[in-house]
Amino acid sequence: MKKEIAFIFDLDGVIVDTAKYHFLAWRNLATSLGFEFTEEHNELLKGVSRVRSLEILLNIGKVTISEEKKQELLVLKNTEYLGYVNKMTAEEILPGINNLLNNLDSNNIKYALGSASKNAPLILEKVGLLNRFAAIVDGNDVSKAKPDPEVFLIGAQKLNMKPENCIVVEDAIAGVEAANAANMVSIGIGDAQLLSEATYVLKDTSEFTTEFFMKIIN
Ligand code: B16
Ligand code: MG
Repeated sequence: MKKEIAFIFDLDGVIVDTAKYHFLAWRNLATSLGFEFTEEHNELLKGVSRVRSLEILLNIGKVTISEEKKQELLVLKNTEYLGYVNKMTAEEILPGINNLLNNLDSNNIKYALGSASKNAPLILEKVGLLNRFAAIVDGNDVSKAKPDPEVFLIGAQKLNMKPENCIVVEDAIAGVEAANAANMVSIGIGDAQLLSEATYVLKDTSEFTTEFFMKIIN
């Protein structure tokens, strides 16, 4: 009998590219604080929690503020970010993902979301994917950020699967590390050198062809 497997997907950088919206909102925040925030800086925030992202940003600008002000800025940034998210549609689903989800459905393979984003359910709803996932684990459910394996271990638990039978799709180094720490197979999306710890690496999601899918599941 074929081994039962499940998939766990990261959201930003795998299902949709919300990094560009995070960037716009963080950059405006930096501008209001009087320093420049570049796309290169934004790379440092991928897969990182909202609170940690603000700390990194303030560090870049060498700005020190009170705890109260930090909370205020987090709300401000998220409000602007949600303005972009609310305009998202199914057209923003990254190439290859619809095909992959269809392949999973037709092979009766369950899949969950494992994201650091507290906005994950809203984003999935906006792009019409919310009801496709058997389980959702997001930034509201975890106490330890990636590379801690918590988010994926909760995902496996919710799917009622053993970690070693789960395949994680991730674009961030910390996410690949989290998948490995959870004893899961990892598929990195992005630069092969950066994601060298992943079991497989694809340049982008369009390389997730039916042929590659069949290779992975067999
Ligand atoms: P939020 P992922 C992550 O999503 C993003 O990559 C990261 O840039 C963001 O700071 C984090 O979610 C928290 O997002 O502010 O919406 O809670 O890649 O883990 O799906
Ligand atoms: Mg990501």
